[in-house]
Amino acid sequence: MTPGQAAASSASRKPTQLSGPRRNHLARVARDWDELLLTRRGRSAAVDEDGEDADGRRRGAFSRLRESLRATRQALGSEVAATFSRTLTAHDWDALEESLIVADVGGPAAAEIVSGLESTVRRERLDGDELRERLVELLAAEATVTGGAPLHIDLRPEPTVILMVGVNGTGKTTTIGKLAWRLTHEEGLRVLLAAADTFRAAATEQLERWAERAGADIVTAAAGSDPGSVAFDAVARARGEGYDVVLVDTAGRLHNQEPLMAELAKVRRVIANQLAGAPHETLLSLDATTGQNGLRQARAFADAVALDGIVLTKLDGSAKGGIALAIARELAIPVKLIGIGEALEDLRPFDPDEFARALIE
Ligand SMILES: Nc1nc2c(ncn2[C@@H]2O[C@H](COP(=O)(O)OP(=O)(O)O)[C@@H](O)[C@H]2O)c(=O)[nH]1
Ligand SMILES: [Mg+2]
Repeated sequence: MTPGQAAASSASRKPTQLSGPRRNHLARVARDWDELLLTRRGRSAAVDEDGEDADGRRRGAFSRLRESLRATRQALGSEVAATFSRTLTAHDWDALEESLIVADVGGPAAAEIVSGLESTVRRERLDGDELRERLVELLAAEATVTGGAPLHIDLRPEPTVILMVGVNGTGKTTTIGKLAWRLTHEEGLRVLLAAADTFRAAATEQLERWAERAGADIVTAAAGSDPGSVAFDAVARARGEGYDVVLVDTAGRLHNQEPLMAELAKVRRVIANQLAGAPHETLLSLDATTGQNGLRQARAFADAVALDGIVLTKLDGSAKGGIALAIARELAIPVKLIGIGEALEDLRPFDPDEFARALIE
């Protein structure tokens, strides 16, 4: 069902709700760590004991996300406000579609959102606030089209192996550090890092610093050694010593894409040979400030290794944010995590609804 149809079929109901598969998607979406991470223990103890604190942190992170997306919100929000305050013309719809494209949403997703809104307006008389609310729903739904891929990260396998891939500089190592911290400090898990970016010695040193900050252990090898064997050793050690999670860092030199993709495929194979079913989760890190270029990168990686999720980093920078919707729409791979800074706690589950509100409200 297209959002247009979804909006149309929900047109008789108020408050507005999305119907059918879209709505189910929305209902299954992970909004917090508790929902994102499937652990053997069930709900995160840290969040349970510490509910108020977690709420406070959540609000804090949301206002930071809003702050980060301020430029986009100002542009998009004023377009929306102007559009929704008068009788709508074809020109208004074009202008709205244009401003969504400028916000990195991408042509296909922008067209679908606008036509969804247009068909709603044809069936219902909505005031400006109701229209804005409907737009938020359409944006959130668009960010949640994932072709049925699981939206959580399953940490129940012992050990769970998570492979991080992506172009250099997009935030793989930083994300691993933040995730390791989350898993050790907030989830009480034993985490082992694998420094399989053996291309530069500095890469291993960087990961060692994160391991220290996060309270995780690490497996390293000399620069230039085989990334596959580092991953293999790490998984073997995790099995032998009872670690809960292995986070595998990799290299991402884009200037020789073919050997890189072959190398990643080999790392995957080696991990699978050591532990059936692993890697359990392959995450691609994408720099949100690269906009539609990021989408091209993601496609190249998706062709080479099966991706389970995207980590959209640097949303605190000059990112316009709409890329989250373009990714969902064009790759059908769920955005699972977002990076909103360089500190340990600056990694958050992706909440499409919150994200859509940060974009326009
Ligand atoms: N502002 C900001 N910077 C980030 C974020 N994630 C990573 N970085 C920075 O981006 C740069 C590259 O990150 P790194 O993890 O080394 O990327 P890698 O080459 O993919 O491993 C570093 O300077 C990080 O501090 C983020 O969410 N926000
Ligand atoms: Mg790195």
